[in-house]
Amino acid sequence: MWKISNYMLYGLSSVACISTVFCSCRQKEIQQPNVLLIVVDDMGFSDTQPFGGEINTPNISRLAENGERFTRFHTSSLSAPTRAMLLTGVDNHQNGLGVMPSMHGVNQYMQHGYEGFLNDRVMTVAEVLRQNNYYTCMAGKWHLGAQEGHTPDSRGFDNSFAMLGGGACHFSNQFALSDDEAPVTFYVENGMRLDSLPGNFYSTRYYTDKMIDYLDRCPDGKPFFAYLAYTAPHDPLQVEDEWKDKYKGKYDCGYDSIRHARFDRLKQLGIIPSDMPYIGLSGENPAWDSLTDTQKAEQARKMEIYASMIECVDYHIGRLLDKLEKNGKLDNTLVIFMSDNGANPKEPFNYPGNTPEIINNRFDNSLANYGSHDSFVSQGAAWAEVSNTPYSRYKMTTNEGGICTPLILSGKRFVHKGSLDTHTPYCT
Ligand SMILES: [Ca+2]
Repeated sequence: MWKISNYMLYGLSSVACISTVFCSCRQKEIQQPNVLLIVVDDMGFSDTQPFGGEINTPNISRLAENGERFTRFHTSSLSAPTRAMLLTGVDNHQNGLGVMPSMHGVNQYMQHGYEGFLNDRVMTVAEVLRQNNYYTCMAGKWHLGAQEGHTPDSRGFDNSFAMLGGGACHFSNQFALSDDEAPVTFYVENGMRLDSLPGNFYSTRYYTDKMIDYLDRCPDGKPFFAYLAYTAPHDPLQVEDEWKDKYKGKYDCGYDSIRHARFDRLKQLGIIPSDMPYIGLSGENPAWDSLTDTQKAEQARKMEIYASMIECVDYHIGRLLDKLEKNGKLDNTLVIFMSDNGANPKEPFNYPGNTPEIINNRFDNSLANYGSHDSFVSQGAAWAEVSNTPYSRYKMTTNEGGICTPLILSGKRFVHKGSLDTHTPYCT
């Protein structure tokens, strides 16, 4: 049986601590478990069904049914600091991501703990596990250093395919979130920079394919540590055509109706107390009823695309789980599923270096084109706060909406199948 102790989860260091425990297991001649760590990007607390969401996520539900959900799990309010803590088990002010790489103050530049990449005073969980007989691989977003010596191949991963920046187009045209971000937004495979992506590239599908390929290369007799870091549902909100209309009309009812429904389901699931008074939106954003019909149509369509991106992630997680099951490896795999921070309130023009004019000139953001490869639309603050129900506010804030994210630990040998931990304040 696997037992997850408080210590093992302290400081988001679950994976590092698990490795320690699992390595000690070897001494007791217990089989070393595989570890599959799945991180999604900017997904809110209650988007998935096991956390009260209306978005269809049967495979994430499958993980919850075979494991434990943690409802007081906390992260940083931003991507890179969370990922740095997750992979090293130490505070981001020690491991080099004391601040997001592009946000240094003049007194922070190149100071210890603020290098903007994982420094040489920490080890990653991949480095630790590789020293302990594990095969290690990753696919997806890195965001922990783009220069030679700081990419995944240099930080413990035997095989890796990584987007090095904080976000980018989900299709092969690769545009960055802004010109400021562009210098670090490129892709590497095992340290080699890629000049282009396959024409049929779509992030979620392609990262999953890469992970399946890498896991096929796991040597016989070795356990694996696999880090699958999806860039969905981070903006730009984009999804392949066959996914675009899965939620058509679902969000025409507006912000408050969806938040109310989530609030009720969170009570039914026992995630919040049954007698908890309803907490509405913070009031910082225009009320649904104040919007024009055109604005309502635009807002609803953005949430439709966002929801489709999450169901798409779930579908591809299912493909990966099925593959592991078919190969007889799932029974010995601990699966960890989490989001790196709360849902994102930014609009495209909020990224440093962008303006509304730049966005209008570069992208086709007509309503009919939302979600396409040449569009750049975002969820927006009001829907982001709905995604973070029952909490207030969003990513980039230290309100619970920015830092309280879903976490599931799952596996056949897990002792707490289908249970909820609503009491333990695990935090970064
Ligand atoms: Ca993020």
